[in-house]
Amino acid sequence: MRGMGHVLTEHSNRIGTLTLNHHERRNALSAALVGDLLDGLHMMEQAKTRVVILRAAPGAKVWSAGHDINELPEGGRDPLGFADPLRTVIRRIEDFPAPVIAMVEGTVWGGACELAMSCDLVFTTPETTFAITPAKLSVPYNVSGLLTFLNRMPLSLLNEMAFSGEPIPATRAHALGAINHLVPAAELSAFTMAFALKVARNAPLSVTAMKRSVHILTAAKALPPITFEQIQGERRKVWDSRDYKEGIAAFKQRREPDYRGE
Ligand code: LCV
Repeated sequence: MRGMGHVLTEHSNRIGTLTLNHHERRNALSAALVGDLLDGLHMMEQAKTRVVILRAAPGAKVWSAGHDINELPEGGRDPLGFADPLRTVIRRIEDFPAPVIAMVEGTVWGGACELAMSCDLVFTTPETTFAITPAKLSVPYNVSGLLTFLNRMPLSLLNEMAFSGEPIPATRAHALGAINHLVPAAELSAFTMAFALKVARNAPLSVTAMKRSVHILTAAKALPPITFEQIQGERRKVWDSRDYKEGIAAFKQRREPDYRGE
């Protein structure tokens, strides 16, 4: 087990494990934690890892609190731009040559929901909850992020989660096909490792080719430039708004936000 600041890495039997390990900030996806994740993934690609398991420390109540709100821009620019740490690590997981399994326990918030659902497989416990939170913070989620969710769950569930911002139980996400397996907490780690061993015994070139082909096919949504600009225009109205600044201020001041639609 190696410590990389906020992420622990382990590697055996061609299986790599990345453990989110920044409890004080509830594994918020800060630039520092994401940097450690990227370092771990780089090391695993060098080691020709055949499966990666992404998890939090055993017994963690919060798998990840999502984007580090303190690192969101104060306003006037895209809070989830291409170079944003969250966007960077999601692309890296999608591009990683081997399958990445999200082993999820506890509560999952905002961008961390996307991080989990950008993984190739999601194994959770029945008690796990997921909350898609942009509406709570007056953040305009970005196009590729919404596509990650749409590739994982039906529109009905995405609308319910995105508009309410409220946590939903993993049992509902599983019933609608967004989760691969619900496993009792005491068995989740062994179940995940047993599955990973099955994959690690298979032909890696075939697995990589299928992962990459499926990702290209699911990402292939023809978006004429004018359509993309139209969406960006809708998003710019949000990140330029008074409400956007209010959302971040309310979080920092630990109070309920007062949104006015302006
Ligand atoms: C920075 C944090 C965070 C945090 N950032 O512990 O998807 S989008 O568009 O919304 C995107 C922009 C996104 O992902 O936004 C983030 C969405 N996440 C959330 O809304 C969750 C915010 N966090 C919470 O609701 C609570 O922290 C939970 C329920 C996760 C855990 O509650 P708990 O009582 O166990 P604290 O709230 O006391 O948090 C411990 C420390 O971590 C900081 C938090 O400010 C606190 O710092 P201090 O000890 O300095 O007060 N923290 C938690 N989440 N996302 N910092």
